[in-house]
Amino acid sequence: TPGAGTGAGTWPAGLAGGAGRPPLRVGMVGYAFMGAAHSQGWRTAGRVFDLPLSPVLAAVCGRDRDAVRAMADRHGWATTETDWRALVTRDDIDLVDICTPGDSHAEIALAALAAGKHVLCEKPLANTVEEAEAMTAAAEEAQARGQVAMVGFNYRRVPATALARRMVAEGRLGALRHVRVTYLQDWLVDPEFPLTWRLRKESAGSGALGDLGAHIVDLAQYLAGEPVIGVSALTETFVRERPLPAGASSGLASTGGSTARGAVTVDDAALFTGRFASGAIASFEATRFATGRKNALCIELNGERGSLAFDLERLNELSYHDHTEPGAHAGFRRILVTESDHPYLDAWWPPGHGLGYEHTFVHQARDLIHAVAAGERPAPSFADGLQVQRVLAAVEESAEKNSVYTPTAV
Ligand code: 4PW
Repeated sequence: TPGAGTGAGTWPAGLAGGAGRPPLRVGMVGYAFMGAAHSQGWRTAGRVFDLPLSPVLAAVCGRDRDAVRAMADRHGWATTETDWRALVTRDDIDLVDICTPGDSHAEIALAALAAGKHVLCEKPLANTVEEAEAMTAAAEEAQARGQVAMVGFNYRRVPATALARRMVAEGRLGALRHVRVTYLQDWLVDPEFPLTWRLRKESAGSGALGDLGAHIVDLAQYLAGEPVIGVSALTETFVRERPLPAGASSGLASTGGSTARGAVTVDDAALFTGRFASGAIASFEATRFATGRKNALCIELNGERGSLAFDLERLNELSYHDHTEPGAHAGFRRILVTESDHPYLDAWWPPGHGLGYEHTFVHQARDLIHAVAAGERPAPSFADGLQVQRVLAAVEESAEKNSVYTPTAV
C-alpha cells in the first residue's frame, strides 16, 4: 500500500519510534483549535502508551504560510505545506489528519484515501449525507487495502465514558429505558460575536446541531450500543445577523467584528427526541446559548437495573446507581475514574490524579495507531460517522417540517 507505513523495518534515526518501532508519519491539515488538540494527541500518545507504531509529526498544512510555520514550531511539526493536495500525495506521509471546517472534509479525505493514506477526520464527518456516503464507500474500499479511516468523536475516549460503555455492555443497567443528553456551551450569547465559519452553513453544514449535536448523538449511540432509529426536532436561530469577522477566526474566541454584518445561516440551538430499536427513548439538546455552561456535555442513562450519569465539566467522575441494592442504602454514588483498571488509565498517573480534555486526543491517537497496526476497522469508523450524519439530517428535516401543535380551547 503506498504510504501505509504499517510494516516493520529499519528506519532512519529521528524517524524510528522508541524501542525501534516503525513510524506512523502524520500529515495534518488545519492548524487552529482542533489542530492544536490533535497535535497534543500525536505528540503524547507514544510517550505514555506502549504502541506498535511511533507517531511522527511529519507535516502540518494551512493556507497562511507564516501562521502555519509558527504553529509547526510551537507544536513540533517537522515541515509545513500550504496546499493540502501536496500534503496528501507526499511519499513520506502515512496518515492524513483532517482538522479543517466540514466543507473540505470530503474532498481531502477522498484524495487521501485514493493516495493510499490512513485518515483521521474531525467530526462531523461531512456537511451532508451525500458527502458522508461517498467518504464511507471510499473508506470501505480502502479498508480492504489495509488502510483505516476513523472519525474524531473524541468524547468516547474520556475514561469515564469508556467505563460507562463497559458497564452498559456488562449489563449493569439491564434493559435501557432512557438516554438523556445535553451539550451546552455559551460562547455565542453576545450578539456582537462575529460571524465565524461555525455560523455559516456553507462552511459548517449546520450550527449547534453539527458542532455539538453530532457528539451527543455519537455518544448516546455508543453508550446505548445501538443506533437512533427515529427523531422529532425543533431548532432555533436566536441571533440572525452578526458582524463579519475582522480577522482570521479560530476556535470559540472572538477575534472582533467589522462594521459590516452578515446573516447567520445555521441553528443556534437544536432540541430533539429520539427512539432506539430496543424501545429506549432519548432526549437531546445542543446549544451555544446556555449562559454559564462552558462545555457541559451531560449524559444520563436509566435502565431497569440501574443508572449512569456523566458531566464533561467533571470528567474524572461517573455517577452510578445500582437499582438492585436494597432501597434503604441505594442511590447515586460517585466513581472517581482514576484507577488503573479503568479504561486508558493503566498508563497514566496514580489513583486520584485526574486527566483533562486534551487527553481524549491522546487516547484517540492511541486507539487509531492500534487499528492502523492491526489493519482493523477503527471505532468510530466512517460508517459510524455516516450514521450520525443521517440522524442529523433527519433532525433538520423534522425541524423544517415544524409539526408544532398550538394549544387551543376546545
Ligand atoms: O468538542 C467541541 C466541539 O465539537 C469543542 O468543545 C468545541 O465545541 C469545538 O467545537 C465544538
